[in-house]
Amino acid sequence: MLIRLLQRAFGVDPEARPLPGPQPPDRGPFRRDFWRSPLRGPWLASLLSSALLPLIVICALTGFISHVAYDSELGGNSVTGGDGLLAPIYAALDWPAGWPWLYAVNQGLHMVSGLAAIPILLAKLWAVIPKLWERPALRSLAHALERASLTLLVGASLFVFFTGVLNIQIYYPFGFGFVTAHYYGAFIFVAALLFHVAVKLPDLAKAFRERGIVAPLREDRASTRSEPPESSESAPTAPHAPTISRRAFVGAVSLGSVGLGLMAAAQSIGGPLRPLGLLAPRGRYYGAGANDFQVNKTATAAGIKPAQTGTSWRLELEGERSLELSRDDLLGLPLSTQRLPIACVEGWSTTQTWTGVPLRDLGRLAGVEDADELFVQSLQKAVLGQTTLNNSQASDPRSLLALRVNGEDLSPDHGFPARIIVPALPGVHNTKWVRRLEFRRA
Ligand SMILES: Nc1nc2c(c(=O)[nH]1)N[C@H]1C(S)=C(S)[C@@H](COP(=O)(O)O)O[C@H]1N2
Ligand SMILES: [Mo]
Repeated sequence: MLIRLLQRAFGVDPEARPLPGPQPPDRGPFRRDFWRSPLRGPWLASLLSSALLPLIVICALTGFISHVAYDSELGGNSVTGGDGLLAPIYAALDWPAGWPWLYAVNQGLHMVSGLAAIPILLAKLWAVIPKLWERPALRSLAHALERASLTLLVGASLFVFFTGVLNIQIYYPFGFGFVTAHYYGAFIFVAALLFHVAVKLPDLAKAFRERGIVAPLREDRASTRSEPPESSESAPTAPHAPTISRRAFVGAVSLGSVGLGLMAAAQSIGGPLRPLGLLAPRGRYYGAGANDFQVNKTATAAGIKPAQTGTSWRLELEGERSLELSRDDLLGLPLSTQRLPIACVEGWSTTQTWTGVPLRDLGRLAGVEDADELFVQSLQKAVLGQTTLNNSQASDPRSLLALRVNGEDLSPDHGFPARIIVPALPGVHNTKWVRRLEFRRA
């Protein structure tokens, strides 16, 4: 009996009749002729997918690369808890300090591709929405699997894009950690997407073969025809007259996509283009004079008291031996000046000229030449108040404990008395208000 029911539910029985019991409603959006736009159909879905896929590939790759730089280097500090299953892969990947711009470019690409994908993703969901209401809901095992994978795909894509945008806006209304959720959400998204692409590639090829790749874009509104209803559930059975041509629709979506992408690029490239980053969170504080560049967290917000950073401040060095240095002691050491970017994970970058003591010189003072790991602690008591640098970061001659920026002392908001600045390091690890450096051997 149960087997019969299952067979019928999945449409295995060639003579399947509707299951006994209350029948699904055949009203409103459940009726296929409810969806009347003549634009919907396999060609439009295929075109949008072809534009979406490369953006998502770039966004996913740069996201996972960022995870290596941002999280897996942190050892015990890792937000995602030491990387579990993937630990062996991450252990083999050592984020380099070689190219100072590496993280800025990676995060710039992540934001540009991610934001540019959003209008296309929304258009794609619009183009296939009749499928959400399909009746009967489950027709065969294959159909059930496909629908389950689509639920995962739509849910996970909305989740990663939504949490990503909220993070750029520094708004955390949810009760879970952003990094962990966005990271694991991405695995579900990518897995569901791979399955979807594999299943749908033949449909895409068919739509382009039958209708051409760009041919429908040449039709004006008057010559816009709907695609045949038997070509897909998304094509209308009772289309109304077109109110807009396909090329106007695709044009509007492209405009939104390029516009968002350019705004993200402006934030990442910075300098004179910065004001174009219209959707960057506003109301962020900028310092004055030489310290006039974006502050993510002010000294006040981090709970740093002037008394802690005054003349009584000492840098604690720990290694083969421990010692304490005042700010004047540090300024008396050989100083180095480097032009290096701060590249925030949120996609904005800013390049400044920093002066300070090379970290490897401080390691030598603590009796550790070429440390395997450098553990940094801030005066700030919070997760962001500590970080771990790897060997290539701690030993790069350009890596500094910065004391000055653009020729002036660091402002309290940019980390006075001293901050970390390392080539290609994600912004978040450039710890401000440093209190203690511990040079470690493996
Ligand atoms: N102690 C401490 N250091 C910190 C932070 C922080 O909140 N606390 N924010 C980090 C982040 S997320 C970034 S992007 C950079 C920003 O540096 P800026 O404020 O000097 O531009 O500092 C990093 N260093
Ligand atoms: Mo950041």
